Amino acid sequence: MQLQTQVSKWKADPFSLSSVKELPQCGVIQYARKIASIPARNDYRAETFEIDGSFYVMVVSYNDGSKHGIDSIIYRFDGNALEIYQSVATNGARDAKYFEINGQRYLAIAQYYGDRTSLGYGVNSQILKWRNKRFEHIQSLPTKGAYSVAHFNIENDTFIAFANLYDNSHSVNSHVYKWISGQFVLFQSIPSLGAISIKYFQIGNLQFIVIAHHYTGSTYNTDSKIYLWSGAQFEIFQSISTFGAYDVETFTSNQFTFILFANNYNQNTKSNNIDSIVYIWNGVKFEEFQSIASKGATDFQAFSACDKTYVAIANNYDGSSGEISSVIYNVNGAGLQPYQHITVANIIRWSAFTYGNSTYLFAGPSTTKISYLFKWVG
Ligand SMILES: [Ca+2]
Repeated sequence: MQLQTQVSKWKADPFSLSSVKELPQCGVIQYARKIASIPARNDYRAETFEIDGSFYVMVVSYNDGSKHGIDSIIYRFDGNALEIYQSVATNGARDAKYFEINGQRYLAIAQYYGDRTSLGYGVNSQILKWRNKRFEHIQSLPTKGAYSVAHFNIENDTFIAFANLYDNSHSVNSHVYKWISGQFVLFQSIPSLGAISIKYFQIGNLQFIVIAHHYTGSTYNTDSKIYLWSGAQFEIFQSISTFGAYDVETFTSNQFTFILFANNYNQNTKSNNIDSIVYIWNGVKFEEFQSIASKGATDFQAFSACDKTYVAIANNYDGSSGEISSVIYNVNGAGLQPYQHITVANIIRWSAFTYGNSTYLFAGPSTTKISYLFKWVG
């Protein structure tokens, strides 16, 4: 079938899981691949990994509209189709990270809410290990409404860190775990307020984590925090004023390091129409670089395609509707410039990955129970 015919067919049937959406172009039309076998559920993001020559896409799903205790699905991906490979029992899963330690393969899954176990927000998060061509549960870690997990190495040590959002209070610690003798052991507790996103990054020899703080329990207008590794632990480095921050993203372009906070809600103006802010490392600290007009922003995702750097922002809600566009920006000397609008409603998270020479974007909307996989064609 001619691509243009496919485009027309898919456009005419936007709820067939195979809607064509427009993406920035490197010269030819962009199109979305059909996600053939994805079940109707609310997906959050996609984590990808390659094992023994096979490429896998794990779709992290947090509920099916009525319960959080559902499976997240690992698909095998060949560049054209997603084939169900393994179902993983999860509880309100919000994030997953794949990593390797000494040649062994693991997944850390951040779990937000457990109605399988009646533990609610106190549900454990979990560590899985690849054995006999499957991921198996090997460890539970006590988290509190965990929303995000980061993995990083410092010298020869492996760490993971969870952003904990809520358990009867938004004032809950977030936790850094260190891998010791075959398991993760609590390494450091970090006071946080509705922690919703955590990232690790390096600038030269400096090692940072940054935690987006979403809500204090009484206001969305609160500081998010950047922490610097002291050689022994993470210590507070800089506070950034944020507004219902929903995500923090970092990327490097042209040797400059940027931090982006997706702001979701301004308590003072009671509005979702609040700019999201890009910060740049000035050699001493992070300073404000650019304001990005956004509407109930929930995510930034940086990625490369066609040898250029792009950033996708998820605009989730404008205060009355989620039927709004999300935007892909290209990054150049002038900063982030709008490049293309993506007309999928209520996107809550973007995930980007590379398979072969192609870049793919996964969009998980927060309401429609349809996720989209875009392929960047150029
Ligand atoms: Ca992100």
